[in-house]
Amino acid sequence: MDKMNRVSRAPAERPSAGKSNKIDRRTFLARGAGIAAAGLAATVAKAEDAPPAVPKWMQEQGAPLNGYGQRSKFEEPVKRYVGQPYGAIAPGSGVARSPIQEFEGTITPSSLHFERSHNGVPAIDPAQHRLMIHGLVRKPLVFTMQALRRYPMTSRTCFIECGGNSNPNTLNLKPPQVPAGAIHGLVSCSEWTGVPLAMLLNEAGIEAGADWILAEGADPVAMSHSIPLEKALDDTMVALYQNGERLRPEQGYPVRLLVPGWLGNSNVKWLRRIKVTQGPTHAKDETSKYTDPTPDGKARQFTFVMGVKSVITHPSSGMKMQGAGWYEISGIAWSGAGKINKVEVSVDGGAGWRDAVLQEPVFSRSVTRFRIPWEWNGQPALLQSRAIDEKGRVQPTRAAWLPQYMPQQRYHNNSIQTWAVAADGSISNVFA
Ligand SMILES: Nc1nc2c(c(=O)[nH]1)N[C@H]1C(S)=C(S)[C@@H](COP(=O)(O)O)O[C@H]1N2
Ligand SMILES: [Mo]
Repeated sequence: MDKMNRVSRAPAERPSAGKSNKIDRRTFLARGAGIAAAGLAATVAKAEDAPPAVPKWMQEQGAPLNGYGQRSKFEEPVKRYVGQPYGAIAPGSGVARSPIQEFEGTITPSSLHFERSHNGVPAIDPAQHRLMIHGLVRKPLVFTMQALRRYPMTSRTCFIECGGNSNPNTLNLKPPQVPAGAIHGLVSCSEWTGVPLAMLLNEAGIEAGADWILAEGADPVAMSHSIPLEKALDDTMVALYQNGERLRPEQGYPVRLLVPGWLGNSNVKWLRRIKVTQGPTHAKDETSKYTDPTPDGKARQFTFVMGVKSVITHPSSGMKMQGAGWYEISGIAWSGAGKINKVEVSVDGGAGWRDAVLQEPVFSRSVTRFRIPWEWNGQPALLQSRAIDEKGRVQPTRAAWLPQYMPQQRYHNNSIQTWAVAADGSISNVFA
């Protein structure tokens, strides 16, 4: 597990057995300097770490210049986790989860952004694609992609999270022993650029009485979602760019709706139509799915704002600790309601908590990176993180989250994840 090696490769001092599992930033920083100094000394002393002979890649010409970048072939095993519940009948229906445990920082590379598609990625020719705005408007409008790109644009960094994220932890009776991304990888974070939807709606002229919109995609299922007009006029964006380049086909090329912080499904991809309506449309995609059955036999519809949530990405399940000593616990936190205010980390299953350091800048409705040093004493430990957002919402425990819904309810599991570290250094997913 190479992430751990960052810290464990050159341990200056091994803690004596019986020391408590403690996280202490000051001690870590003080010792960190010691580790670095001692680490250097160890490097020259060990033959395997001696300066290498001039390697072969310094003795031959480098690869030629090329028009579009590729990652190192050594990174090729890092891939999305593809799930196709209908197999060959509908290979484009399902999810591809982001390998979040392989990432650092906050931005998801476009090539590894999660994908949730109801029936495949349409092969859209941008020259033929149109966006129509109609319904309760004074002047219906049809935009070519070229016309859309002439409007003033805005950029924002924000996450998209599928309502079904983390449901492997809900639908399985036993905790699945898979990497963090295969459980929690239906969240990704990009810098999105496009035209504020309010600008286009105002140009069309909203009629009195209108209070919702319907957004429809140009995929074979014409995936559609209703959104309250208030949100459509607030920070909703008609996005054309993702991390500086045009959208990936999987993310909705050539144009998608971005509804910051709200249910993934409302971020309609391959956007072709916005109808201004009175009341929601109750499209098939928002009634047959993405409703939340509660224990009283009713169901909640339109759970839009994604909950406050966090997960430790390393150390995490499937990784292996490299012996006792100092490690950095690191992970991601996000909230659909605004900024992350605080992330607390526990190494004893929630008995004690310490504040992690949040990586600046912290953006609203965006992924925030947290980090905290931890001295592992080689004994079993239970790692947890708990996020709190600027609205004061606190990420719930699994025990508090579960009873709000019918058993097997698929959506909005934002409960605290527990990773169990065993004495042999192996790390597993546990329900606690
Ligand atoms: N047209 C269309 N839009 C869509 C979908 C779809 O299948 N078709 N999937 C939705 C769902 S359920 C989610 S979670 C997000 C996923 O966005 P991404 O695939 O770019 O990560 O897109 C939403 N928009
Ligand atoms: Mo979704």
